[in-house]
Amino acid sequence: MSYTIDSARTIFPDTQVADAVPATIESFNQLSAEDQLALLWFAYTEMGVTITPAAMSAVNMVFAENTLTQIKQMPAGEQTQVMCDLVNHADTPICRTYSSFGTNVKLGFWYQLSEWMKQGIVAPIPERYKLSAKASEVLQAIRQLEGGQQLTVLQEIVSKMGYAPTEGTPKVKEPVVPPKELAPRKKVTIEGIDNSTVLSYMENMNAFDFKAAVALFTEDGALQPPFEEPIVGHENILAYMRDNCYGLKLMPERGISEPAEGGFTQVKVTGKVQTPWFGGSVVINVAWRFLLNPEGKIFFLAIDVLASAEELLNLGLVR
Ligand code: 45D
Repeated sequence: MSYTIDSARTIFPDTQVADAVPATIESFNQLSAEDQLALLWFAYTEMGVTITPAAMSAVNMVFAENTLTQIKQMPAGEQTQVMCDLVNHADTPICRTYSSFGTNVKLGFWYQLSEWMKQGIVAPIPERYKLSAKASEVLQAIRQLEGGQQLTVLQEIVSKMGYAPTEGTPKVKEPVVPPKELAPRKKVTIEGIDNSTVLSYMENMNAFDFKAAVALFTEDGALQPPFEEPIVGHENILAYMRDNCYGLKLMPERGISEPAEGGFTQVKVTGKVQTPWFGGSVVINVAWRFLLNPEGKIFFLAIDVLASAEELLNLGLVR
């Protein structure tokens, strides 16, 4: 038997992922636009983590500049309307433009708005806005998540705002912005792992050398980000990495490697990831589940956000 992407997805089935993340988003989506906006604002400001302004310099904000200027010049009521439209997935020119942004531009867009809201340039969320009972419950659920999971909720919600008419609409391809500084190449060590493909994957990702990272995959190989469908093929994986991975710091800690069917090898590594947005102040506990073909190429790689820090030790050995 040989593997398909679908069968590969089930390797290391004991991995406990943070199901609270999609569950929270699901209940969030049931709320009114005003509630959603206010709740997000409260969650974001309450988290008390501050975005490293330096992170913005790595984001190519030119794509959002026109839209941001347009919003800045609107009367307060219209500004609030635009924000509600984004949350509502309304079909407006601004919502369509927003949908064409890459993830980091979307985050940068909201970061800019949040700064302007603090400075009184953009209409703020009324301090005394009273959340509905349902919305208060969702906020409470967010408060109970680990920091890394809270960030994941925010990122997922922000990345799905706006209006994207049909699934298949091509995204505006962002011209590749070479990073300002190439990260120095550092040797990675992972307790229990000496597989050279896995080690070099981590090293290339940390050096933002996505071409080299993608070259480790088979032509038909796939990358499955947390809570998403697998992305298949070199070109798609490379585009995804350029859009999402500049500035990420992968900190794998330990792993296990086992033979799988047909001469394949399965490797599970657990560790932490830092996002450039928050520097060292928040870590996300993750697992990498690799399926390598007999030639040592990556046929499948899933990244999961783990349910808890205890899961860092769950490598399927002694339970
Ligand atoms: O007024 O090996 C609101 C892959 C609305 C690749 C707002 C990976 C109201 C392969 C929106 C609240 C990527 C899969 C304002 C590894 C309002 C690989 C503003 C994993 C103003 C390891 C809100 C990487 C703002 C991972 C400004 C797991 C919110 C990366 C900003 C995870 C939120 C990264 C930000 C995460 C959230 C980043 C900046 C979770 C960033 C989250």
